Formats: sequence, C-alpha cells, structure tokens
Amino acid sequence: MTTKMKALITGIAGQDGSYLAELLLAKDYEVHGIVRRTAIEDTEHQLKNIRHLLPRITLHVASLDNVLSLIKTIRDIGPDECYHLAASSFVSYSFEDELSILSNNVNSTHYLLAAIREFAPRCRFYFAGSSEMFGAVTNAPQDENTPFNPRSIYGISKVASYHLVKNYRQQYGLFACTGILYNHESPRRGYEFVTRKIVASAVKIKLGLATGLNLGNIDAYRDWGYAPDYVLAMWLMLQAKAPDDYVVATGETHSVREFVELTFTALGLDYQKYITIDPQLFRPTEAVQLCGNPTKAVQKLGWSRTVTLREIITMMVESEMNFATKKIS
Ligand code: G4F
Repeated sequence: MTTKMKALITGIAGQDGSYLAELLLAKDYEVHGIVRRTAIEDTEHQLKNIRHLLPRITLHVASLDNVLSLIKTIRDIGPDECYHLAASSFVSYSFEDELSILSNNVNSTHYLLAAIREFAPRCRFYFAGSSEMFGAVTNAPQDENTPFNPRSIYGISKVASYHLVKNYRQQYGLFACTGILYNHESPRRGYEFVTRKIVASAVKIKLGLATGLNLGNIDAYRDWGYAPDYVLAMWLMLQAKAPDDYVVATGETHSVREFVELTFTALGLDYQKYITIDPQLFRPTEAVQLCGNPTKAVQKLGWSRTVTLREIITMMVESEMNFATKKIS
C-alpha cells in the first residue's frame, strides 16, 4: 500500500491556498490547512473559497503567532511539504499598521521554519515571496539577481522572510524555497485588491447598481498572471532536485488604467465616464514598474503561464456578473 503525500498549507482559505488545495487533491495528496478559530465558526464567509473542499481536507485551528500551536500541528501531521502562504497581504494596510504587520509576517515564517527544522526536518518548505520585495526597481524585467529595494513594510517583511528561508536552507540543510510571485488574479481575488475592485464596480455600474469608481494611482504598472498557474509553480519548486528561489511572472506589464479600460470595454462601457481619481488612495511610496522575468522557472521547472490578461478579465467579469445577478434575483 502506498501512503499519500501530506501537505500543510497556511492561508488555505485564501485565493492561492484554495487553488493549491485543489491542485494537491487532484494529485492525491492528503491536504491539511491551518485556520483561525474564527474561520471555523464562520465557514460561510471566511471559508467560502474552500467550502466545496471541506469534506476532503483536514483543518487545524492554530495561530501563526503562537509557535507552540504550530509545533503541535507539525508534530501531529508530519507533513512532507509545507506551503506558507498566510500573511497580511494587502500592501496598503502595511502603511497603516507597520509594527504588527512586520512582526507577524516575519515571525510566522521563522516559527514555521524552526518548528520544521526540529520536528519534520525532511519536510519541504515553500515560502510565498512577492515582487514587492523589488520595490523601487532600477531595471526591468526583474529576475532572481535583481537587488531588493522594498518600498513598503509588507515588502520589507517579505525580504526578511526570504533571508530566513535562505538561511535555513544554507545553515541547516532544509529543502526551503521562496517563490517571488508577481501579482496573480482570479475570480477568487479579495475585494481590496485593485483588479477585483475594478471588475466588481464595473459590473455594478453595468447593472445600474453603482454610478462610479474611485481609484488611486492608475499609472502604476503590474505584471498580472493567473493564480492557478502560480500555485502550480509553487508545487513544481518543491518537486525540484534541489531547493532554490524563483521569480514567477508573465514577463508582460500593463498599467492599472489599461486594466480598467479592458474591463469596462468588455462590458460595453466607456471607463472615462465613471472613474474618479482619489488622492487618498495613493500610497505613500510604492513600486510603480513591476515586470518579472520567469526564465529560470520556465527552464528549470518547466513552468509556463497558460492564461493571458484579457482571458483573466473575461473570467473575472463572467464570475462577478453571475454573482451579482444571483444576489439581485
Ligand atoms: O491590487 P493591488 O492592491 O496589489 P499590489 O499592491 O500590487 O500587491 C499584490 O501583489 C503583490 C505581488 O506583486 C503581492 F505581494 C501582494 O500581496 C498583493 O497580492 O494594487 C495594484 C496597483 C498598485 O500600484 C496600487 O497603487 O493598483 C494601484 N491602485 C490604484 N488604485 C489601487 C487602487 N490598488 C488598490 N488596492 N485599490 C485602488 O483603489
């Protein structure tokens, strides 16, 4: 009898966690996730992305700021792979709540690495890094050798965690990798992020439920990919012969303005009639020109993106339209 591979996912209820859980279940893994107690008590809202998976996965109540609860979870499960996706991931919040976001994001990575080193040293570890680590970039596209110059506490927390991961790999021989992921979207994206905000507002305008949309810096550029493609890259990193860090991106960059125009045009609307620029939504500092070079992931992992930005927008608009029309009918 072959035993199943066991995977533990932090942030399993989020966009990436839910797609990763689906991917691992399709590969016949035993899938475990860490969630807060409040999530178990509010499955309708907090676990909406994984409600359909609940009979097939095991959830563990633990807190990422409580190292003892993490040790217990890791000892109980004995995972073969651990994907650390949970973080306070909305960049804007990190300007408002610097101290706790920095310590929570860094400590949770450190606690998990330390617990794995002690209690599951053969477990392979994936850490969700971010293009925000590059920040004020001087060259484009960025790759694994581009210097980090983060412009937000969120980016700083990811750089610090990246160094922890590298240190545990080099000092203690852990199979630990960082994926430096660029923005990745889907119908499961949270409403605070610009793509979902634009799509949800455009659909409401189309249905006569809203009259306009306030945005911040629409001349920022992002490299937007499709979330299910990006969770495949995470898995591939942990199947490689040796642990390493990889940029995961499309290599294409588009402005927020272009995203708005494509979305409104898909709904037959002229975006210029509805957009208001709100200076309050500008960030104190930010990375404005992010574009990644995924060559290493393509060559070493055999990874490639499968979905274009236009296709992502089409999917997001269709899903939002279904959701909104169900709500009003
Ligand atoms: O959608 P965003 O909030 O994503 P951001 O800040 O690029 O971060 C996302 O991607 C990172 C990977 O590169 C992740 F690490 C991170 O966790 C997150 O998933 O903003 C995208 C751009 C920014 O330039 C922002 O200034 O859109 C601009 N923007 C303009 N108006 C706005 C708005 N962003 C938001 N959220 N809301 C606005 O009204």
